[in-house]
Amino acid sequence: MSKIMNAADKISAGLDRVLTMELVRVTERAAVAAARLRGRGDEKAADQVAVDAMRTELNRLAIKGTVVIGEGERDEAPMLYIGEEVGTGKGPAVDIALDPLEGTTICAKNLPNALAVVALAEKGSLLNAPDVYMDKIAIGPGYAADVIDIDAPPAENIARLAKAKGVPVGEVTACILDRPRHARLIEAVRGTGAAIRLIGDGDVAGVIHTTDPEETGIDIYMGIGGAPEGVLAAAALRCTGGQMQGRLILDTPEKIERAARMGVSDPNKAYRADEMARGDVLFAATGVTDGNMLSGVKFGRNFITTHTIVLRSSSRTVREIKARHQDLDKF
Ligand code: VTB
Ligand code: MG
Ligand code: MG
Repeated sequence: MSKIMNAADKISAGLDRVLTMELVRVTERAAVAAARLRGRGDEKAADQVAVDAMRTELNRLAIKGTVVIGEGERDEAPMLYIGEEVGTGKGPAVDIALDPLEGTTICAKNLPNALAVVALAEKGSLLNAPDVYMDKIAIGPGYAADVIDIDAPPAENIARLAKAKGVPVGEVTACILDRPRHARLIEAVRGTGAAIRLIGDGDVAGVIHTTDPEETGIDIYMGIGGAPEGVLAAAALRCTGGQMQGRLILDTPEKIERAARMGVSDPNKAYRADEMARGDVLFAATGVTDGNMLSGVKFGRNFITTHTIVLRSSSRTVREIKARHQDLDKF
């Protein structure tokens, strides 16, 4: 009996794996809601319906969840704010990081790679990052631990990655957010001969794309984006096996204090993915608009089609789920 129990314990180490599948519904529903407002030029409206939809579905889960990465502080975000309790309350205590519409501008313009995203981890396992910027660097799985270093010059990181991959530098592609603050970074990377995919928004997708370079064409993500998006990306990489380093940009006394109140004692710390998302982590993302890895929501005459990736760190399983939703009234 005890032998059987031990084997069963091993299989179910960490979070209940049933939750992996449950998360799919959460991002599917948010994605469908947002997709109805694709290309309408209204970021706020698309975001609002995604938040509503995600919250409805999250509250059906048998969890005692706390939003730790959410839509912002309670005062400015009426729903899915940091600290909000979600779920039925009858189930395991878990931390939740979410972004019901990652890439609101992408969705409003109907450009590639807008996602609905959620991550779930054991209570106390996710970095409580304030909504500030984070400097990030990430590569996919299969490389030695010392290939990237957030403190090394960009050209050095690119050169080391090319060497580790066994290709000329000219065959490396970096993904960088198209922002004036990245002018020097872009120049330094181009100076090596590497290619850059400049993205308008959506660095959670940018980081995840490094985990499958053959499919996405992206080898490395570099640059400064949102800290909440950094924690979400780290949660995904914990499951797929890539590497990431992130440093909060706490450039004013007010930000340092805000971070300290959230438990950040060293404002200069560079966090690895497994320090931003510890223990057993589940992650789901559904495509809102068509992207490099996920198709966007398709509205057919008889059903709605969604495409979701769902990940679990303890097993490193990567599942892609294409779903046909026939119960159109629900959406
Ligand atoms: C990035 C991007 C997001 O915010 O994190 C970005 O991935 C950073 O902020 O999709 P700025 O726009 O101020 O540069 C988003 O664009 C929006 O959340
Ligand atoms: Mg958001
Ligand atoms: Mg976002």
